[in-house]
Amino acid sequence: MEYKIIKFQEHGDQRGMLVALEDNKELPFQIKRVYYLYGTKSGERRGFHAHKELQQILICIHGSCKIHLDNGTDTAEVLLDKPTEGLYVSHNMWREMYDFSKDAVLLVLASECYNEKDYIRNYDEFIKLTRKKDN
Ligand code: T46
Repeated sequence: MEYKIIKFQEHGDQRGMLVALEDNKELPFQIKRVYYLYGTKSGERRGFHAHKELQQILICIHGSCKIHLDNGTDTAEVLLDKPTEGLYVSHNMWREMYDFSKDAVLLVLASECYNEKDYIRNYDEFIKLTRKKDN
C-alpha cells in the first residue's frame, strides 16, 4: 500500500460534525507526531522530498490542496478537499503539495517523530535509491 484515500466516519448531529481518529482503528500506524501547514502562499509548492521510513496521513481539514506523488515509476495527483478523508502516504514516495486555497489547513499525522535524516531531498538520489531497491 503506497498511498490510499481513507474515508473517516463522521459523527454528526443537529449541532454539527465531528471526526475522531484512533490508533489501530481508522489508522494503519501509531501516531507519534502531529503537525499542520497553513498560510501557504498562493502558487507556492512545498514538499519536494521523500521519506526513508516515515508513513503519514494528510488531511485537508479546511480549504483544499493537491498532492503530487511519485514512487519512482508512476505518478499521481490527489485532490484533498474534505475533512472526512485522509491520504495515506507510505515511505519511499516523493511528494509535492500545491494549489493550496487561501484558507487551506493541511493536518498531518506521522508515524515517527521529526528526523531530518529520514528525508531524501534530492530527486536524483530518490530515483537511485528506488532503482536499487527494485534490483
Ligand atoms: C511532509 C510534508 C507533507 C520541524 O521542526 N518539525 C516537524 O515536525 C516538521 C514537519 C518540520 N519542521 C521544520 C523543518 C523546517 O525548518 O519546519 C520547517 C518546514 O519544514 P519542511 O520544509 O520540511 O515542510 P514541507 O511543507 O516541505 O514538508 C512537510 C514535512 O516536512 C514533510 O515530512 O511530508 O510536509
